[in-house]
Amino acid sequence: MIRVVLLVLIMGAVLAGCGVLGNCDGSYPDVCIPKAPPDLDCDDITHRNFRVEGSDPHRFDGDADGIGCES
Ligand SMILES: [Ca+2]
Repeated sequence: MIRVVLLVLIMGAVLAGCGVLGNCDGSYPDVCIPKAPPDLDCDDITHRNFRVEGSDPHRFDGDADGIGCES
């Protein structure tokens, strides 16, 4: 029984880390960036050169090539 509880806790932590749970915006599947609002700029986050898909609510990918906050 205790093993089942531990497994559930571990799976929850893994899912949270992947951004499946929590407040991570799905437009940025490789990183966990909070959903807008507030609208964030690249200066507000530490991530660079990450994948951008879909609506890009923070407009990190200004040139629309699918890569956000290019450096
Ligand atoms: Ca770009």
